[in-house]
Amino acid sequence: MQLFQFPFSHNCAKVKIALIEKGLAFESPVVDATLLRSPGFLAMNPLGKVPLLVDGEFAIGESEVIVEYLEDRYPRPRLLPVTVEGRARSRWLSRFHDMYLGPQLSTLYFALSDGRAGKPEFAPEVDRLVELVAMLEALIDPQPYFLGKQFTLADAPYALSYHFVLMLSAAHGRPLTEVEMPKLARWFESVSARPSVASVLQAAKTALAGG
Ligand SMILES: N[C@@H](CCC(=O)N[C@@H](CS)C(=O)NCC(=O)O)C(=O)O
Repeated sequence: MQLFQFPFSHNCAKVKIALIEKGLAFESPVVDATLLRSPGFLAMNPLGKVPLLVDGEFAIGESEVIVEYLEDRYPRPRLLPVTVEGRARSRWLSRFHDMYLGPQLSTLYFALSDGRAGKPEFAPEVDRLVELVAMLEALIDPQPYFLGKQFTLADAPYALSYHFVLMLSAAHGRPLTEVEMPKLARWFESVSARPSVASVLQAAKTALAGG
């Protein structure tokens, strides 16, 4: 299996964590802008985006679709709850990440790279991050994972994003700590102890540091 990915992308981190949790071996080809625009890659994913999973003859994009494919194709160990309500809640948390929190983190990340961090006109974007984190705190009740004792797909997207919340809120002058997000901080203690999450976080931090 091949996973085309960037090490510091939260969308890609989610898929890597799911692959590792399921004990699936995969290769990560080196990806750069040239590869993403190459005819061979665009034939597999016309959007020219990662993550993209290639499993034998089958290529599939979009991080959430990829992890659901993995769950269907390789059901053990299970990463979605058994109950209909649990599965719906897992997908709700994943959607909250992919549609709201993740894009907001990307906006703040690109602003930091462009030197717009701390500019007054950018403050509403930082306010929005603070608001989204407060909403997430209201949504979750970690026991120790988001949906209870079992790690699920609901936890996977947030592992690297939590690191970005800490890093980007500080870089934009509104540091969020365990005071504002006690439930998330407690959850992160448990989730970051998992080998899947620890290795993906380490690779992301190394890449962010330019390593
Ligand atoms: N909704 C997509 C987002 C994919 C996405 O935006 N990927 C970014 C990296 S996080 C990318 O490939 N960017 C390169 C580009 O657009 O050129 C998913 O969840 O997979």
